[in-house]
Amino acid sequence: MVSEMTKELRIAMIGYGFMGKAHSNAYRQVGQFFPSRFQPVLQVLCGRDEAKAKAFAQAWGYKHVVTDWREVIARDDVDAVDICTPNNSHAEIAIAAAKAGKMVLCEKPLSMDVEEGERMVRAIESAGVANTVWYNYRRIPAVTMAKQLIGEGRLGKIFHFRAQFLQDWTISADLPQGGAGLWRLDASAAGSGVTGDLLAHCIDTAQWLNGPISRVVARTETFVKERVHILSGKMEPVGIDDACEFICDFENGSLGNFESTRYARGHKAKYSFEINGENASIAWDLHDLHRLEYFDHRDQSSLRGWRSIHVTDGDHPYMKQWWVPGLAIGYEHSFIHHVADFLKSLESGAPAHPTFREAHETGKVCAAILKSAKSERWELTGASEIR
Ligand code: SOE
Repeated sequence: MVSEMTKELRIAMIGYGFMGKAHSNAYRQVGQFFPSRFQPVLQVLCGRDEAKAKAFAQAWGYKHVVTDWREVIARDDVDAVDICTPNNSHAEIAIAAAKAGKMVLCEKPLSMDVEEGERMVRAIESAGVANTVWYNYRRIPAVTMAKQLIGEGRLGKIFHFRAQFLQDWTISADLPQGGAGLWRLDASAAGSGVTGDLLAHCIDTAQWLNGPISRVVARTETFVKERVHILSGKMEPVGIDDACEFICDFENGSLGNFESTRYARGHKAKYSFEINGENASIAWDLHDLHRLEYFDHRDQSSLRGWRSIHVTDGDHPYMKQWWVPGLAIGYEHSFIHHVADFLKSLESGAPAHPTFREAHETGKVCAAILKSAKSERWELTGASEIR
């Protein structure tokens, strides 16, 4: 039963993979911890495989199931469309949803390339609908706290930003590409490899924390050149980047150094960054996500050292809404926080960050990286301020 003060936000989820689960969980939990006038309702689940879609819908409590995303757009009992499909379908769905006046929440990376990203931003902004892109790591409390510390000026002038996102799940040459499970290895579905899938996270965080990246020079490598394609059953060339390293300049004068690979044996999702400023440094690691490492040169010299802050106290970002101080939360909570902030933005009328426009700034950097890996030269990104 919905009270007069409460407004339903009827969600249509398109896709039922790993992200479909993470987002559904967030919609279900958010209201219990972050009270809002808006109450997400799991209205429609859309998936091409009807049996799987039905099973998912039943498990998570969706009211209706459809197998064609166009049906979702045509329905008048849907307020917001959540796009959790492979990257090559984001644009078509998002543009159609915006034109139909639906709010759009889109998985990262926003688009396959810059041209597509521009069309998406135009469509969303001319429709004037609420929108956001799921760069979830911003909302890990320790990462949000890094933003606060930088905002307070504690680091002073920033000299270095370095980040890594390391995995090891594609090392076997026997792993196929394509299909529902392995579309991330198929360039026609994913657009790129680690650049769009993993470095995009690092770039979103970096530009949010440290401002625009103005130019890049990169190299990429594809270690396994051919893989069997699940759909054709044939050996086909691999078009994605398995690994990518780039250095860059930030507009504020600091130097960036980034690396991502799916060939770092022993690392499953090792996303980490370190920022060095004139007065202080910050470091964070997803494998220990509730800790923020902080070094402040202004401390009394005999006591100076890296502090390992357990970001679980009531005065840490988002943590007041959770358990008691000292008790950690996890990965899934970053999605709950994203929904909580999205609902807050609906209440205030302010944009929900990152917006499509802001996520497109990340897309521009990714495009410049891929261009530089081919040209073997510095490339300008054209990226500007994001929030
Ligand atoms: C790939 O393995 C992946 O699942 C990415 O697609 C996600 O965006 C990242 O958060 C974790 O790794």
